[in-house]
Amino acid sequence: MPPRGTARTGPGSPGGVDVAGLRARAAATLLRNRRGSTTVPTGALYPHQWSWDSAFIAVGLAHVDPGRAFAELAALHEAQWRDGRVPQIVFNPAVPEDAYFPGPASWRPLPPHGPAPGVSTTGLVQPPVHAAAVLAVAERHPGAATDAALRHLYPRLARSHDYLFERRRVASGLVAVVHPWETGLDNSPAWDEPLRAAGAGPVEAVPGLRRDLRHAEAGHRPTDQDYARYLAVVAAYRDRGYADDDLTDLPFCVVDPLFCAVLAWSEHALAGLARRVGADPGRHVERAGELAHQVHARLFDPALGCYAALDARTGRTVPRRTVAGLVPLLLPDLPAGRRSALLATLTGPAFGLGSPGVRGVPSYDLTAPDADPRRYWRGPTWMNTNWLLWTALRDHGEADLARRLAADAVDLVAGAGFREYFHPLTGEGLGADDFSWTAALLLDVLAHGPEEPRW
Ligand code: 9WN
Repeated sequence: MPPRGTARTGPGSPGGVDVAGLRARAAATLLRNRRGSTTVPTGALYPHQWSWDSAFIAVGLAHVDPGRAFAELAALHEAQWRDGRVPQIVFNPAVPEDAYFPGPASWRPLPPHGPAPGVSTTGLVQPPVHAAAVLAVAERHPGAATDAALRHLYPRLARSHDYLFERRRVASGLVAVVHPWETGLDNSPAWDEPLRAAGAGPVEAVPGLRRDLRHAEAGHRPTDQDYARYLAVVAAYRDRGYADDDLTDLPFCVVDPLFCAVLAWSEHALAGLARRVGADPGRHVERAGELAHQVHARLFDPALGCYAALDARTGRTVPRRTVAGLVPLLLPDLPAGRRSALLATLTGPAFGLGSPGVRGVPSYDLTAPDADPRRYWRGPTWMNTNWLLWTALRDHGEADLARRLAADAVDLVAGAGFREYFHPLTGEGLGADDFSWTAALLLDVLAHGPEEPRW
């Protein structure tokens, strides 16, 4: 049965698109972006290794080269800090300092609890999708090589989760992030308020520093004002040696529903990995359950019909309806009525899944007066958040909606290429081209559905 709403691409599977051709182009993109055992998000704009990108990339590599999928994440964990954190960016020493801003020098000095000597990273983290990615690769490729990879990766993944649970807890029992870059949804409208309160460095200095605008249109990117604030927040954390005591003294400290839900979901995956390597899954199951309980109890906002961020400095909810607020749909045991509330929001006017004319799930409420469908995380549709929701829908048996989301993903890429993000109403490709996670996650979507649904 063809997925609903795919008339624009005509008959066939899926939607008359050349699936074999798309697969080949996706694999070629991942090959082009390969740098030794790691993969850059895209050649010019992001010339280093990014943490959550590598996890999504591994999910896609499972379909072309599982050994490379594990190697990608093993390489990332070589830069793991002594305190367990897995850094947001691992800088490639062969790339010049000024190829990306803020480059290695902006993050130094790295503290004694940082990475091994000679390894250059930022001091931030990103959403911990890695354990879930490793489990997905392992499930697809059982065997001795996978067992060996899991024995190597499991303790490292567990340490990275220990860091988050032990060092990033705020009083409520939830897990906090200390920079918008840690959320992965950098200029989400949810961070406007907390960032404004955080203060900013001199905005006049910013245009001379930025490198991103050499490779992407200014109207698709964060503003100079955003960057002035990002830099002030980096400086505050760096100047205290990336110490995690008294987190709420930092200028920015928020609880993000996507970050917390992904951590609880990945913690369940860690339990699955523990079973495979003969370790105790019990503590992971317990920790996942406790965090999920907090997310459900503290972050759901009935007025928004989705989860909302919490400013840990003020204790106030941030009343913005963003795609991050839908991601807790990933969690297995939703409180009564929660699933239907989330599905209503997902398919309602704010996100429009299944409505004619809406492509995928936008990053921000389409009906909000400040929605900006071309600007980064303030409206465009992104493949990674769509993949998380697609996974959630399949896990909850929402086959029709999952098919629709898969069909939209295929249509967007077939129409505009492996772009970084897409206009949710026109399908126009935005940001960088040749984007690795778009290619990788499309490979995963094509492997499961809509023509081969898992359910
Ligand atoms: C800062 C690499 C990263 C993604 C983030 C995305 C963007 C970086 C930037 O690119 O952020 O981390 O320089 O804009 O927001 O999610 O991991 O693809």
